Amino acid sequence: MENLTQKILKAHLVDGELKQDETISLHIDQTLTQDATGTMAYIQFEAMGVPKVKTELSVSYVDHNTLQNGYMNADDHAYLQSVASKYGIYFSRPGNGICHQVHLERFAKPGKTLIGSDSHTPTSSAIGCLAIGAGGLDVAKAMAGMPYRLTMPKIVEVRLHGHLRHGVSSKDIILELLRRLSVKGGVGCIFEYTGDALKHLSVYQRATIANMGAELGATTSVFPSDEVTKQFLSQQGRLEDFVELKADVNAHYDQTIEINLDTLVPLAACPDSPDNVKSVYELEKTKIDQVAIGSCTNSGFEDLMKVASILKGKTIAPNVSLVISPGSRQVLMKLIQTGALRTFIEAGARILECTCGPCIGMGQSPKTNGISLRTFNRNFYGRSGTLSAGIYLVSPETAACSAVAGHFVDPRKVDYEDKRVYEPKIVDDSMIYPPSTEPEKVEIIRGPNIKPIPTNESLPNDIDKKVVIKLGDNITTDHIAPAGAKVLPYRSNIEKLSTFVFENNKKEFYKVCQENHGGIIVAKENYGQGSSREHAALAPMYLGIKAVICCSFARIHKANLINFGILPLVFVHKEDYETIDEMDELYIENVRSLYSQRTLKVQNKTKNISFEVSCDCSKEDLDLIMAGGALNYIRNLK
Ligand code: MIC
Ligand code: SF4
Repeated sequence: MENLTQKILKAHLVDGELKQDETISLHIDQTLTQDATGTMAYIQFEAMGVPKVKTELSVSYVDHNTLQNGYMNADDHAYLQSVASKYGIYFSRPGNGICHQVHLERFAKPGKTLIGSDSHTPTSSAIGCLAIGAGGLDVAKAMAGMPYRLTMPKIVEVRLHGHLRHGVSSKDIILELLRRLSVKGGVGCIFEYTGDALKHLSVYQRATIANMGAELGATTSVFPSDEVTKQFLSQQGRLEDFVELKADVNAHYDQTIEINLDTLVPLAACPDSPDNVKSVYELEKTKIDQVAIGSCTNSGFEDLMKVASILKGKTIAPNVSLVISPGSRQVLMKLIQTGALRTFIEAGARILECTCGPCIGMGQSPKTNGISLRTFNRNFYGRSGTLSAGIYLVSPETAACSAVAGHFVDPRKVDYEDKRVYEPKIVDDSMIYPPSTEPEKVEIIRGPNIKPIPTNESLPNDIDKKVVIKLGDNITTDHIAPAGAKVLPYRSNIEKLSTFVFENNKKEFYKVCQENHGGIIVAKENYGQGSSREHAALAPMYLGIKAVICCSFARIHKANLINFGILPLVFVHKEDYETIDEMDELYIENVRSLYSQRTLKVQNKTKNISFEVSCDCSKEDLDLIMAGGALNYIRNLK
């Protein structure tokens, strides 16, 4: 009796056993990249010397860095377009849509494996594709035909019963899970959705849940491929991609969580974490300043039609700025056809490009102390671009009702049409370019913003470094390598990017690293949660960070640390965290002994005490770390 996750994993297993915590290798059918992580991924792919991608399908999207303030982002776009054309990769132009929305609409297939250099790649799991977020280097390796290695997760069934009531949406389902499990509750897990409620949940609604599974720290989420999926694929003119996929009756799961949709209420994730969840009802009457609707979480046709039905014939409150970014050109064209776009404009909305936009701090930062309601997936400190702002994550229904009133409104109390509406059939791939048929003639365009990847030395056997920063729980990759309009253009320029590392935690952190010839980072639980950006490992590597010692790691970030030759260590006794202060000097002897033992002794030379750390890494991982990262390792093999 197999569950669906096991079936898809089994069909792609290259190495290992499907037993929890074992290392497994999977064959990867599809890859996706976006521009903010893609440039680095393709520079690494080029270094591998493979003439053409070996996947069934690889797509390069431009959706993050589209604010072209200076030549830098445009340089990256030109590079990405030329690389795609040369190496057999489809290229989705800026403005064509957010990678996850477009991939779901146009490319994802039930039963296939997909890895993407973006943590929200699991969005495509809404149609029964096993989609996983990874670092750029892992995606580059998959494009070069190498299998993807991961630790076999625990498979958790989420059984959904009942019906969503008026005013309650699938965003509230995933916020409820975040409320129950927290941002680290899904680490090491795949969430497989089952239950009688699924037949009432459209692919768009499933996609919102699959998307924000990333906020639980989950490896991915899995939905069956059923009648609902079939309808969606038919709407996309892709009926031939449909296959029915479901778990066996009485399939076994490692754990089961039940949610009765009848009892759910509209929820909001309060500042500064997606698991800081309260009911919208509790927040009612709190005055707001901004509403932003869009992002890969809630920018599909159905979401925006609900917004249109709430805004119809109304105008937004004078104290509110409303911005809407549709998820793709297809969605935008459908909004034009149904008249919804006109409704938005009449209501006073400001229409943005079909890109990530404010979700990644690319403009639309709120005012000082501003309260912003967003249909997005992350409200990490500083991500909006305004440190003093309060960012709340809500459903499109809550966002739209509140935009009209000027304060939080529980959408259950508002009368609007929430039946599924007619969806025009519009399929348009004209802004997705297939690769060149004459790749040898394609020149790679490298503008001055595309810098080579910095190299690293092999890891010294004895590490003697200072603790250059001591941090708390749930440090995100947005803390480590901030995003936003000011910093993102330097994603292909690591020297410059490194000057922003931890800038919201410790001013001029990079100088501390320079003065001390690198160092060690100390943190608590779930270090590196959030985005897949490998820059959060690469920039610290550039600054000479040799090890991170914490209570636990987030999955993708740990893999990125390994890929860039930084030793990921975990306190054996968590209370030892308390004994360390910033600038203490730590001595770790003979790190290569990790090939034969799991633990190491760390001497705190400043305090004259010692403590134990463990390293949960396979031999292959250790090979990469000791070589100073995967690129060195690959180079040494040649
Ligand atoms: C994000 O939502 O944080 C991003 C920006 O999409 C990242 C990728 C990146 O940092 O470029 C992600 O989710 O992986
Ligand atoms: Fe883009 Fe935001 Fe989605 Fe990341 S979470 S892919 S920045 S829309």
